[in-house]
Amino acid sequence: MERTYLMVKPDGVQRNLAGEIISRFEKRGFKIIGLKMFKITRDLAEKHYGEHVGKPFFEPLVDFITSGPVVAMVIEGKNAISAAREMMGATDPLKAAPGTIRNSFGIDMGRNVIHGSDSPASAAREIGLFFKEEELVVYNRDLDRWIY
Ligand code: RTP
Ligand code: MG
Repeated sequence: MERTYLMVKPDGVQRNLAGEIISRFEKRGFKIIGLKMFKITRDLAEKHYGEHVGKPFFEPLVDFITSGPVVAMVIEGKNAISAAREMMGATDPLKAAPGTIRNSFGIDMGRNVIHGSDSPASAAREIGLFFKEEELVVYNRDLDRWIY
């Protein structure tokens, strides 16, 4: 089983899409093991998007991600990282496949409603950045045998 870090961005929260987005992962069968709402500090945003330092969109991206509350979660399941990226769709919502989250709810590259870790290394790093170990809940679901 794999874990990944997902986050409804400030635009998604302001547009009341958090529940709908969480619901897609629940319905798919992924197990939520961490969930919280908070405002990202500038320092944390710069660490989170560290790979983009120096790019022209870096400052607007940090401004945007710190502009309002986010809803963050850690989900667990088979191939969670790539499956979640596939459910999200391409970074540019206009290029995202029909039915994906970004295609369903977005138009603009800078307002793409959800973040998801893009590799096992990013997932480990981002889970550690945003969640304390004790905030991750280990539990069994009776329905797991109907998913796997
Ligand atoms: P994210 O990290 O936010 O989940 O998005 P991603 O992996 O699909 O895309 P990434 O390359 O990591 O870019 C992070 C965010 O920066 C904005 N962006 N703008 N050329 C551009 O104008 C540009 N490229 C990226 C997007 O909002 C993207 O989500
Ligand atoms: Mg990224």
